[in-house]
Amino acid sequence: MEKFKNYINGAWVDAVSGKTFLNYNPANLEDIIGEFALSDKEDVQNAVMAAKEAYEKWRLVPAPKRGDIMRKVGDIFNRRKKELAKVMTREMGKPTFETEGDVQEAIDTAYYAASETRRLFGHTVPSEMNNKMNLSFRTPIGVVGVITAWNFPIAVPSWKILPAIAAGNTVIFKPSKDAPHSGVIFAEIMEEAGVPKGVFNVLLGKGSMGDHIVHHPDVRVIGFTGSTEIGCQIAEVCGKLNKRCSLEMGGKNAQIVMDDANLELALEGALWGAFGTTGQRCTATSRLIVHKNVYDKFIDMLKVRAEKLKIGPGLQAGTDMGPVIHMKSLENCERIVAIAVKEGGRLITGGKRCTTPELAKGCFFEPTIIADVTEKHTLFNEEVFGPVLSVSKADSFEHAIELQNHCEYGLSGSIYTKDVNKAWVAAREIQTGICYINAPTIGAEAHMPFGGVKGTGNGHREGGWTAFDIFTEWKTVYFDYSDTLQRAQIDNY
Ligand code: UN1
Repeated sequence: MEKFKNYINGAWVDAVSGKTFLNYNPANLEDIIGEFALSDKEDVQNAVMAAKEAYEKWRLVPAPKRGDIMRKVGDIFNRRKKELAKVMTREMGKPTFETEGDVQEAIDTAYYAASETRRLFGHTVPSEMNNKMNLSFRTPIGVVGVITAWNFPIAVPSWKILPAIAAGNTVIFKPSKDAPHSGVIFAEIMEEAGVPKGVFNVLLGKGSMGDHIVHHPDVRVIGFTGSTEIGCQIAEVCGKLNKRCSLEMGGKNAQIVMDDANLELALEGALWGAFGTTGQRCTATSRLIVHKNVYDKFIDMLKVRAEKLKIGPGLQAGTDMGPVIHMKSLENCERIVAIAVKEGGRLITGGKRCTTPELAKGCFFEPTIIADVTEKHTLFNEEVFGPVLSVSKADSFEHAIELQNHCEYGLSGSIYTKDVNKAWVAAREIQTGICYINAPTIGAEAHMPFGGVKGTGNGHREGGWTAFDIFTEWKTVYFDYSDTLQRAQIDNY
């Protein structure tokens, strides 16, 4: 069996304890992907020491030089795109056309980070005193801990790692225990691109090891993507230790379909939003809110198309939808469907695990649609992270917006309408960090701010220029060339 090691200080090393864990292909649980280092506190300590030492040199490398390396990172991701996509599909399940898109998002992020290193603009501002100049510029912070989920095993880590390193920080990356092989390849690519030793480190392992990263006093920033439960625990620790954390957590995203919408287009959007990545995106469409005038018709349209989706291993050509990540997740889909039906939801299609001999080897769940769900139902409120879509009826535009906002989370929202006035009102009123007009709730682009409000986030935005706000501090410099003591707020007034 193939063995995979940690990447610390430019070297591939076993966990100090020598312990390992196994990871399985969710499309076929008989397929063991490999044996991975099971890191613990000592490994975290070693990685943090390396990153801390490397920081002292890396922060002084001119930003455009750091950008040159980021450009190489993009080039190598590009070269390895197809091969890497297969590795990702094998370990987390989504079809290869999706994992190729996942890698593309990292390529875009690398090139964006590279160009941003030539325009990390600061401000130059007049002083209130003579012969004095005020300026402000960004500085790196230090060692950054990156903890991510498995559903976008390359793109989401890249959103944090690449801007953090481009800005002059050093990084300890803990990939998800369900996508460690992708984390290993991330390190291979950084190594080949010439990222100096210690600047980027990968620790494989489980949640308890992530906890050591969060608690380590020399890790100054945490970038986290995962559940709201864990995110809030991280925030608590970071609050006590006075470190910065950027959290990207749960979602329960809704697509509104108005009666004047292009229904065919809304249908394509709903299918892609709900069943793309097997519903396992933070941005996935898990609630549909349909205007009463087109409600029955739209449900009929959905049923026909959902039943045509080809479910299978993501490595098999022609597959539309792969497995869920593991058996626990599959059981959770079964649980939520049972609750939804008991509470009065009407099962339109799906609702069961797949039992054909080929699919029974993996964690396959049917694309599931449950109608007549109201805001009082569990399914309307609980994030599933699987292919289970609820449909609710709206009496009016205002009611649709009310239902859209009846949600503890606020990542992504969408509306399909041809009424331009309603579209603008929706863009203003939908309480999410990301809002789509006539497009599904998934599909964020790497150069735009990404993040959510309410239970989804804590005020930070990854992606685009805003990612640099997470990974830099502002330094203000007062440059006095008057040769006299000038007392602010006193001498000039
Ligand atoms: C996620 O699910 O964590 O907008 C990220 C999208 C993708 C990123 C999803 N570009 O759906």
